Amino acid sequence: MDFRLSEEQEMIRKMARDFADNEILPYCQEWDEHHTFPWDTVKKLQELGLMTCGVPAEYGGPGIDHLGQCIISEEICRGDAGLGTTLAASTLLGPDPVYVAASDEQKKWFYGRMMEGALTAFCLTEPGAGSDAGGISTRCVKDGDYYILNGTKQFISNGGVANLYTVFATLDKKMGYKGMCAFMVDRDSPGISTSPPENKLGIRSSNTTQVIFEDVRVPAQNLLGKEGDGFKIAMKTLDISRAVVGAMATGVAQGAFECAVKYAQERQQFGKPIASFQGIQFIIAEMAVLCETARLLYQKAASNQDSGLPYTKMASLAKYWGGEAAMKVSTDAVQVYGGYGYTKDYLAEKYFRDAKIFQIFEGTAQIQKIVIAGDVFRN
Ligand code: COS
Repeated sequence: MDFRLSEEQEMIRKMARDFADNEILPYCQEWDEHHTFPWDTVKKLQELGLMTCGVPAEYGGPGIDHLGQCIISEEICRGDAGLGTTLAASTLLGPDPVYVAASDEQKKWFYGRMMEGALTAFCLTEPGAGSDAGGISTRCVKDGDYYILNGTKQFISNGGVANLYTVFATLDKKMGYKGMCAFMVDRDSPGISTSPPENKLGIRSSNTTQVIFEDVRVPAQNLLGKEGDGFKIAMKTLDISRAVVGAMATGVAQGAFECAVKYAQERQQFGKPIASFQGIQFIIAEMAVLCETARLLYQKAASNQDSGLPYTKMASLAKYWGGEAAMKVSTDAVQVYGGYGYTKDYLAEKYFRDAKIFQIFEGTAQIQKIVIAGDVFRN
């Protein structure tokens, strides 16, 4: 077993890390404060090819493997988890149903649009269906060569900025998960609208809206897989993307850790740097353990994906532990900063607010435990 990254993966990490240091960290507090979606920085990510890092090489993308995609997500979230959410939602989560279930023709269309600069969003959650993903109410009704979509999607990352959506709808709610279908939908289709962005606790530079479908006509050729495949496509998508979310959470933990280490070396109390006190050293050591274990878990989950090994449980382990690590490390980072950590003068409080979402989105911590326990008892 060799835990070293390949030369290419190290190169990708360095590129994303330098980008975070130079283009994100100097500006992210301002984006957070003013709830700004940083279009210029998103464009720079597009120019670097990072906004299409999930597009396979045969469809014109950079063909970066799952582990490489996770590394990019970690490094961008070390800078700003809001921007990291925009990136992951657009290049990974939004197109993952296409990756999982689309025909060659469909992939050409969707990935082709992404390579031309389209942003994407994954539309599963609804006001009445969060953890119970099989309980969605958005309807799809076949009408000749079209399906007509009606319903409202909730908490959609990139909802208001995406050009393309992957959308889940049901033929008949009474059919339960067996009635679910997945579609590729063009944002310019008549009948689509979005709400104003949510005013969130954290990841405030990301755009989170409702997406509302009113008699939206979607060509039948945009159905992914067959009628009724939607739930399994959603689950397979989440299996892939949860490793990425584990990586994103690791980035938040790592960013908070680095801030705390630096501050502990600078801050003097009792005539010496607080880093010389064992009370602080123990906190820092625990943070190091959490960052490293969160990283190992997402790397194993992604490496299983790249090697064709089973990864559902590993992805949930990575997502669960990443969220726990991000929350604990960022809480302790505020503690190391003391009173200053409680102010907006330092990044610690932003990491702390950003961390919380990782215990919630793409399946709460409790949903991950259901998936993990399900796997434990099945095998
Ligand atoms: N891959 C492929 N198939 C899967 C699967 C997976 N990871 N998980 C479940 N399935 C299949 C099951 O095998 C079952 O198929 P069969 O009836 O043919 O055997 C079917 O899907 C239904 O599975 P299950 O009964 O386990 O579904 P539940 O409704 O109980 O849901 C949970 C399971 C709770 C795990 C699921 O709904 C979930 O992940 N919810 C969270 C959703 C979420 O993450 N939301 C965030 C939105 S995205 S930001």
